[in-house]
Amino acid sequence: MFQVVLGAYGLHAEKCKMEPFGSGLINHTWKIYHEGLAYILQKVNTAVFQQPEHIAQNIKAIKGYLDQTAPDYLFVAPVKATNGDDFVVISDHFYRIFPFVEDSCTIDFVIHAEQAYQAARQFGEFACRLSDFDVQKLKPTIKDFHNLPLRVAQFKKALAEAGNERISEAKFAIEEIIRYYDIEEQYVQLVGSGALHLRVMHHDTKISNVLLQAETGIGLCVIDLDTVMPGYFISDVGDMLRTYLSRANEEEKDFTKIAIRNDVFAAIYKGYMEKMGQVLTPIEKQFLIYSGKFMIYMQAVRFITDFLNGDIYYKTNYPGQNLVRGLNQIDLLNKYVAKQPEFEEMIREMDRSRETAHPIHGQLRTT
Ligand code: GN1
Ligand code: MG
Repeated sequence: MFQVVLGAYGLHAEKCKMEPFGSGLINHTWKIYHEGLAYILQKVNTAVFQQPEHIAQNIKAIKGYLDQTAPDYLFVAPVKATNGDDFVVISDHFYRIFPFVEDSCTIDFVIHAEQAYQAARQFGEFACRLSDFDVQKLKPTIKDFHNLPLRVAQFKKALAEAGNERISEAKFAIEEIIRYYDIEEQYVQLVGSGALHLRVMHHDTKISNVLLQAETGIGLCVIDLDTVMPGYFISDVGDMLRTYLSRANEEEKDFTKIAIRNDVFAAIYKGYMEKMGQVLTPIEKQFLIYSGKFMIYMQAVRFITDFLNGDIYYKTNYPGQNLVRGLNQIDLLNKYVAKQPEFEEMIREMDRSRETAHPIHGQLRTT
């Protein structure tokens, strides 16, 4: 199989060294070395991305736009196969290859706030550079991906259909998800009111989706563009809050290790607002803290739903892993909610000091 895929790109399998790469739960990824050059090979999960051609079309449209409007911006598009295609189909599986950006690295955990700042700046820059792009030109690559009411409906359906054993194992998680139904209600209200603008969003803003300069740790660009599609800013900011704030990630079984770091919150806010501060509307900005609740809650709902469904969506390595992940996210949510008043005060404070530094606009800098 690899021979055929690599051959389609003019690479000789016997001359390639391959190693598994990254820690994604959906696609399979390898790093390939071939005649002194490095590449990233990805097999797209077509159970999840049912129309991978949408991914290719979106990336092409964005690349065309950025080539015109921001030629200096680093945008890592897939390499074309020798026949000019953006991906290769082999027995129903979709493969594509990216160039590996030299002297870059990725990290799996936010160790210190500076890394969160660099990442938030990159996701902010991506959204900002595309803020005038006609979002209607993009197709959803996963329909209703961050549609919380739909995720909650899927949870309710899974609950109605699950066996007693899984329901009793997940009792506490289920109760917690029900206790937080107001997060969904608020989403419905928010979207219904038109307060959030449809924008080009990345939808998977975990730290490993940012390329950093290996030597300095400075952010280079964002990668893993499969879920780039129209969405709301609460998806991108919310997923950064979800995945950067605690040093322990969603796989951690010892929940006493889940703790929220204020300096990381400040770094995300600063980095994102440096780029998006003048793009987001004042009303949108009011929902920045809500974005964390929205994404943490939705992830808890998705993990618990998958557990109730018998673990059919997320890759798992041990029985009950989706339940652990869901409980982990519920613990994070409780800790996040407790921090909300402090975050509000921090934002007020950061806005005040920025206004003092830039009295003319009373606004955020864009650089
Ligand atoms: C999946 O494949 P990966 O790890 O980048 C998922 C995200 C979840 C994440 C949780 C297409 O992302 O939405 O937040 O797992 N992607 C898809 O770890 O479902
Ligand atoms: Mg991904």
